[in-house]
Amino acid sequence: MASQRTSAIAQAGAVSQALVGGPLGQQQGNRYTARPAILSAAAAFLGVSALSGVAADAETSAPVQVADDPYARPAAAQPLPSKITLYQYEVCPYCCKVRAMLDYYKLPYTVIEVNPLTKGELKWSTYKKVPVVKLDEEVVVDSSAIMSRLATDVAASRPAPAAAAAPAAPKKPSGGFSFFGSSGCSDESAVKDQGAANFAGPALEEEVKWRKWVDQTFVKVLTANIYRNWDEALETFKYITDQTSWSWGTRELARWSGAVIMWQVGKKMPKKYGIEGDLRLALYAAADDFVENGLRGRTFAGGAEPNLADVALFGVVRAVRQTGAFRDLMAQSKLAPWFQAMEERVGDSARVATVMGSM
Ligand SMILES: N[C@@H](CCC(=O)N[C@@H](CS)C(=O)NCC(=O)O)C(=O)O
Repeated sequence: MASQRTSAIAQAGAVSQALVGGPLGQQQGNRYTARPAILSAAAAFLGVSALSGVAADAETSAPVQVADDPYARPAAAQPLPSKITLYQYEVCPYCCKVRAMLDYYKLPYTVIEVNPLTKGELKWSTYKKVPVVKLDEEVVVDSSAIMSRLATDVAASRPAPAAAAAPAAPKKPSGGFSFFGSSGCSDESAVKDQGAANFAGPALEEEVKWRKWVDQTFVKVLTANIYRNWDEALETFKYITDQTSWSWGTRELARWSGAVIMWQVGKKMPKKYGIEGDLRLALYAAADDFVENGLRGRTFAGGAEPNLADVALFGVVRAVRQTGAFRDLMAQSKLAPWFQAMEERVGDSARVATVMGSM
């Protein structure tokens, strides 16, 4: 009983780490080594994201290459795979980006739900984070690298959509909470979006800038919001644990312990992520920044058709749609029309099957 409890709490910790997306593994060059699952779970439980590295069972796992620049489109396209397998956590924002991409491009995929504690489903790999995809037998890791790769392959194998209306000149991102880091905004004017097949130059730079903003800014401000206080931490964990196939007891234990853990971790997030003032206002400001400077009066950041920044942001926002943060975001920010338009474009899920990891 005691060990079952410990396990459920550790699972809650691992799941909460999944949502935070903290780095529990170690990247060495473009090779990735992972820590033993129990250490990851314990670290997650403690809310620690920087324990010293412990070498994984690398001799029994296939080394996995991590892209040097996950936002760069590969120079050459590959034929579209006949089978796509996504190793994921249902609630991980990075996995949600990849699912949004597969849904948008109508690429049928099978989901393997990874056990966040043991990561047994990834024992064949040295890279222990999710998402991981198998494109037929080829392994690609990192949500952004997966999206860059598939966008290139889709563009090469499907006709490009009709050219979109030329957008207005990009504006500099607004000030306040640091949204962009060092990736500046190009002031090029009138970029014609001709779909992914002809995506190059300023339009691509603009897309990459907003893709980075999704990963480096929006995910953080959104995560801080879904754990903003006790009620929201509990609501979030109710939703997270409802996605699992765990037994009633395990689920309840994980729900309550996860909520407690993330309520505490959540208190530290604003400082950790450099978010000043009211968290909800920071969330609305982030969303409005995207609407004003990313959309610039257009339906999508990509113009008349979504680009990878739209798809990435959509995946991350859709992941929290059961939460108060989502409801407030739709009611109080300018994002709702874009979200509805994205929902229509993305349409039904292309998921064909889900295999639940062992618990
Ligand atoms: N840059 C990666 C981040 C992936 C990531 O941090 N995944 C988290 C789940 S949201 C994870 O697997 N954490 C577990 C661990 O680090 O061991 C991506 O975009 O795919």
